[in-house]
Amino acid sequence: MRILILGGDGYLGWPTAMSFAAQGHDVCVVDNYLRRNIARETSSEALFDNPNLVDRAALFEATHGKRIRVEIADCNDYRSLERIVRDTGPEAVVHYAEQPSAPYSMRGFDEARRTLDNNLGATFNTVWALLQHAPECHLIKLGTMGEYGTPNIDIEEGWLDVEHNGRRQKFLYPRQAGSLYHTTKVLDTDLLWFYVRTHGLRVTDLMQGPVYGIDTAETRGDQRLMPNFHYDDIFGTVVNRFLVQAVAGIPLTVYGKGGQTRGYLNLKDTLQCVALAAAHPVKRGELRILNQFTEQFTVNQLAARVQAAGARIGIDVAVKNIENPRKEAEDHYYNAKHQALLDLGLEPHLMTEEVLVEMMQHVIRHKAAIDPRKVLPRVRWNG
Ligand code: USQ
Repeated sequence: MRILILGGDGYLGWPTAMSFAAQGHDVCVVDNYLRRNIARETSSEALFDNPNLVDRAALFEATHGKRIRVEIADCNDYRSLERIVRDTGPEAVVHYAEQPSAPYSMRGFDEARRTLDNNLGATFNTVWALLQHAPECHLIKLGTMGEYGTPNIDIEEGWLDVEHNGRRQKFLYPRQAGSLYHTTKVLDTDLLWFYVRTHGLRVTDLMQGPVYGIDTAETRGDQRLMPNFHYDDIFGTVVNRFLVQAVAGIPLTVYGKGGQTRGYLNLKDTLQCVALAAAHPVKRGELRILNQFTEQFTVNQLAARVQAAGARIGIDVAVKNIENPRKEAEDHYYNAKHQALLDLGLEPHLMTEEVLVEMMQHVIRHKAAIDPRKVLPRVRWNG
């Protein structure tokens, strides 16, 4: 398959590109290094350096014998994106080209504006480039479980049957996101649903939970092929952060009461899910929404797991409940369906103690590079 990956330099984009290329697909990645630039601007650099996209692709070709085409371009520049879509004629586009940090989006006006413009602009341009140059292409878009928020009823996979005054209709499941970043994903979904209904676009929107992990089948332990691993408060997701904190001897930063429940998944399962979506495209005029996670935990449960994994290798891990910088429910009902990807064949890699220990051992090799100033939250939701 000819696959175009937008945001191909990211934590998910680069491993996805390697995975598809290793399976023999014809892969082109597009990125403008927005995340690398924001990381520099906010002193939120990853734990270890990652070669730039051109060098990563050259290294991957040298080690795996497969070519990944690289385009350094901004998906918000329609003419560039249009040219790339025309040149590559993709059968699937995987769209990760968004500013992915909730804290960054809540930092102030400039960051909020940049998040809104970048995320909506990239989605809008992608839709138009496909409508004009590859109308049969299947768009696989990365959404987020955070679109749903934490409602007091079960979370369905994208849609809800509503009965009102004796009549019924299926609607997009109600969404109420907890950050501007998450809200841009809600708006993306609405935009996509509009173009699916009116122009017959083919879309799979993946509602993904927080991801953890550092290694995939294609990295083969070669750090230069590993994804950017963040532990800072801006780009680091909670599990990755907790593992670094454990290694650095910093008490795990549980925000507030720690009863916040989310659906988590291993990076290896992100790759599986995207591959399954690509292998099972939807029809024209269909928006498929899949909830992409494998296990639900509270933050307190995650902290306890990291503590247990630390104990296994002789690290005494402390936990500290600190004031929550975010505005979110800390003690709530959460029951999200996640059956559709299992039905397509997903075989989950669960968060076992071995998995956490292995990640911690990798982090230990970089212990000297951990900068404690990046760990505590620097952004508050209410300014
Ligand atoms: N949390 C802590 N302590 C920390 C960091 C986080 O208690 O040190 C809590 C947060 O308050 C939140 C939960 O852990 O309740 C998850 O936080 P996170 O930073 O791992 O995840 P989030 O900000 O929601 O964003 C991440 C990715 C984002 C993706 C999202 C999926 O950065 O791109 O969309 O996970 S989801 O959370 O399902 O919306």
